[in-house]
Amino acid sequence: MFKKILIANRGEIALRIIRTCKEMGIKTVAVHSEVDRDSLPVIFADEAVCIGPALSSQSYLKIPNILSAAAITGAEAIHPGYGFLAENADFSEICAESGIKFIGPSPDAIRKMGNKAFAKETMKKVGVPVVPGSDGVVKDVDEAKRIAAEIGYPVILKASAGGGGKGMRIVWKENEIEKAFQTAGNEANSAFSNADLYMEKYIENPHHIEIQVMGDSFGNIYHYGERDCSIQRRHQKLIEESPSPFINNEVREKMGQAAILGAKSVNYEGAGTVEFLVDKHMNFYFIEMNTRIQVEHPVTEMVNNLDLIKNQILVAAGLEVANKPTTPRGHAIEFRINAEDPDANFRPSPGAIEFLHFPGGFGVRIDSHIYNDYVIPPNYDSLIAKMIVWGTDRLHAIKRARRALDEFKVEGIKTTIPFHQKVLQNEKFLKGEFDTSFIDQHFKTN
Ligand code: MV4
Repeated sequence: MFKKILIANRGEIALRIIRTCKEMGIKTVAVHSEVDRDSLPVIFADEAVCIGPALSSQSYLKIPNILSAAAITGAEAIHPGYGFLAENADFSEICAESGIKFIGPSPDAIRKMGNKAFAKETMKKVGVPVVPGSDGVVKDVDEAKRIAAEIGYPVILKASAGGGGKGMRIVWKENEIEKAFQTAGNEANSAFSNADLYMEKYIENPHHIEIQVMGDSFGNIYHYGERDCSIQRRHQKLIEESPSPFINNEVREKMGQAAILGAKSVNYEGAGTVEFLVDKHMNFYFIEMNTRIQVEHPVTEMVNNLDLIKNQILVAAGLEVANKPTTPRGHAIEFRINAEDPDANFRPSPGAIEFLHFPGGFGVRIDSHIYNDYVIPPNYDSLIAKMIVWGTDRLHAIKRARRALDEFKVEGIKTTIPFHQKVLQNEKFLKGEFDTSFIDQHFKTN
């Protein structure tokens, strides 16, 4: 087993990884920017190395600085968390070349899944259902028109190097397609230095449901059920839960088997998430695979009673997946507490925490790096805490969430807590009747 792991991240996920390392008897190295000097990961890690100024491109994304920090501290492995370098195939390759174990899948698997058009083709070949659309990249406007006429409008153009909703255009009729093709291509080019687009039939108001998978170097791949992530605003998830209140056991098992099939096609190692869109008839379609641990992984941990970060570390060290799937128990819901003002279009609200009280009690888990007098810097994403509740069933989890949110006090900044309290009174949410249009339909956020 590794003796020392460097965590190439910040905030709650850095702390989350440090906690598991401590429980495994592994020493930790925190790397941090200048503004993160007084952060909890820096305080709780065994060692800390400053890797640059606040700007991510000069610190958390700066590969030479991170590798230097690993070299001087003698770290044998790097956990990238989510975001930053987590899905950077070049970084995982450079780690390997430097004799440092990247805790994640191979550069080849990251590359294959990072190219979304290619990933879709790979999945289709092995029999995973995909949304009808182009075979790979669409070359030009004429081809776009031909394919759209074939599959029927509306269609959606997506950036092949994108993912998570960036650089997408919905096209409702043929006279809009030329402009959409150009603007989407330009957007993709400036965001990802790659103008490649692919096309899909546009599925109206889909459910966003993803499967957690875990693979090891012996070729074992397991799935741990789904997370329903349909409660999102502008591609930012706000609430995730497991099991999904929408699908039934038959569809659940089919999606799980499809996810395993897809992961096997790229010899997947480590934790991964296979994302599906599910239409109103419960037809499911692969859209993309995320080759990292995700923000919402605790939802899966709570219903499966396992530590996904621990399993990531074990398989990276060449051991088998420790926790084979068992029947999930109860219901878990995660609420993302962001430093944002839900009454002002979710505008970021950084600054000093003047008073803080976390909820507690049975079935309440808080993953957070904030503390009294902590100053939230404006430079990074606005996630300040995740509250995960567990209940014997969905209604029990909802009642517990209401109770816990009432105990949750954050003063000095605006947070998404009042938004979550409103969702927990919404009749449709309570019935589990929601899809990705839920927030637009029920909350005036503009
Ligand atoms: C789609 C879709 C409908 N049809 N793909 C992909 C990434 C995820 N964050 C949103 N994605 C979608 N992909 C097909 N074929 C609908 C969404 C989608 C969405 C799209 C545009 C604007 C807002 C959206 C909200 C949720 C889901």
